[in-house]
Amino acid sequence: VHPTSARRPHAITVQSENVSFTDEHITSKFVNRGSKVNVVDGQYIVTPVAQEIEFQTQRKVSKTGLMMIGIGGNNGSTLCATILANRHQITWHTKEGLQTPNYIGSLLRASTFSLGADANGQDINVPVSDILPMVHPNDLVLGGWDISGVPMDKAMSRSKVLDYDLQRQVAPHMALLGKPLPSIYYPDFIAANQEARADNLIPGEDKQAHLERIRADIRKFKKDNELDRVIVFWTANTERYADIIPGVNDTADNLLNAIKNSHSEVSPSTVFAVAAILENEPFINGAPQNTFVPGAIELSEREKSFIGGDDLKSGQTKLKSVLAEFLVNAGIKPLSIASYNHLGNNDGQNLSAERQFKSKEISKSSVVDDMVNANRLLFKAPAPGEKGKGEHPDHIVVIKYVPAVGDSKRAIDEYYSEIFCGGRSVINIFNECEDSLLATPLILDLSILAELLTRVQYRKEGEKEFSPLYSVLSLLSYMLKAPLVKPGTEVINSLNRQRNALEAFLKACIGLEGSSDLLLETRLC
Ligand code: NAI
Ligand code: DG6
Repeated sequence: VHPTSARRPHAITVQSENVSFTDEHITSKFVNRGSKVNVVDGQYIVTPVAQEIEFQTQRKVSKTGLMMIGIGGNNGSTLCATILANRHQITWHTKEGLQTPNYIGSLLRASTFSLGADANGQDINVPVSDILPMVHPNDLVLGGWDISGVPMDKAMSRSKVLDYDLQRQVAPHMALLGKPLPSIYYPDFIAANQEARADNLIPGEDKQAHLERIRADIRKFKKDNELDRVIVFWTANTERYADIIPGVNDTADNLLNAIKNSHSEVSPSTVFAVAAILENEPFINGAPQNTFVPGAIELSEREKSFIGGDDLKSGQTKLKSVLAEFLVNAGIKPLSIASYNHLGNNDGQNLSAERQFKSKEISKSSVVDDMVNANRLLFKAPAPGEKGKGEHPDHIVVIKYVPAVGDSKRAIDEYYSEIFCGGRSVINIFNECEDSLLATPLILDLSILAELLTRVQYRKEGEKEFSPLYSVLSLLSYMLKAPLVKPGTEVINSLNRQRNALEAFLKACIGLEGSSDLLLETRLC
């Protein structure tokens, strides 16, 4: 544990017969309440339901490594440099004055949940990272792969994200990270404009050999650093979508066979995901492509290995998931949402190719679907037998590559809506900000939560043994544009609902209810 992350032990004790704290575990009883609804002849028959569930959280935090695929890119190098700056308490000069390192932008380390009210009725808010024992970002052991062999100090300066005075001071620490591990490169999956970067490759075209090499890299990293857990994180270039082909990637066994036969439709990101799944280490996809083909999801279920994705939800889409919900929940009808952005970093260059843009377009576009579907007063449902989503706002997404602006993305969104009795409302948003400084705290939150969720088990009423959570970690949705969920279950895009779910879950693990804004004590005599 680095001195900068040493802190008081878990400071919350819940006094309730529903929760017990031992040195090893926090065990809580939680009643999961909901309602079952039957629609019979236009009548809603609603039955409240409740199920008792016990959660058990291992208190000892795992010694955790974070292996990023694409570590030499803007996100990867910025994350390493900012962790090192925090760890070594490096301060730097900007034109505004002296800057200290921090974790602003991290839900876990820079936002709070209310625990309840004190004797005066005042809310007591605590950092989210205090609710349960979690890895401190300063303690993450960093490593990973990149098809570019530029050493990490040079990768940081190539990214042009951080102030020079910080780069200058953190460079010797970055240099100690050395060169990224060689990676696998199948040129058909990322843009042709990335080819010049690809000088650090695992040789050959045998995908089974590639899989085994990545698995060996994970095992070696774990052993060399005496780790309990390794989070494998895709923050490499956006790939094109892989075709879903029956017999190739539709089932776990077919996918494993397709890798054995070096089938051309298996992408690098899927090879990495399969490697992590087979090593029983969590894999998170921070980019939009369909890494998790059905066979990969089935494999994660079978191996009880955790996966999460897809695509970091950093700025424009995060705001969209709030604004669209605000409009629809206010009874206002968005008619069109037009989103444009331009940026000039390497991600932007890769996305200037049609097939890679397509992957991003898909993940950026799905974000309003559930809000629209939830309000059939405003948006007509598909007629019986009609295909498609029913009435929906026009929604376009445009991304342009403008090298001059580098990592500083400029995003413009127009929300054009119908209001009362034929009126119209136009909301225009303009946002400018360093893309990678929004994205990197999300990589931390996702990795730290994934580690925590490997330590939480549950058992339902009548069950003897505790079981791990379901392998697809949909609780990570807040940080992801196109959340991966259990097949057959609903995707929740609403940012508020995603945050509430996380809050309710973390609190359930210490025997507390999620926040209710009912505040009856303020409303009754
Ligand atoms: P970047 O282009 O700066 O970095 C990507 C890195 O991946 C490069 O260093 C490249 O050499 C490497 N790479 C490509 N294929 C590889 C492979 N097969 N194995 C190992 N390394 C490989 O991009 P940036 O800005 O760091 O973004 C990374 C990913 O995160 C992109 O897919 C992007 O779309 C996604 N993303 C980024 C956000 C942001 O705000 N920066 C937000 C949401 C998603
Ligand atoms: C341009 O859209 C590049 C992308 O990689 C985005 O910057 C990234 O996906 C973040 O998107 P958003 O919509 O969450 O700001």
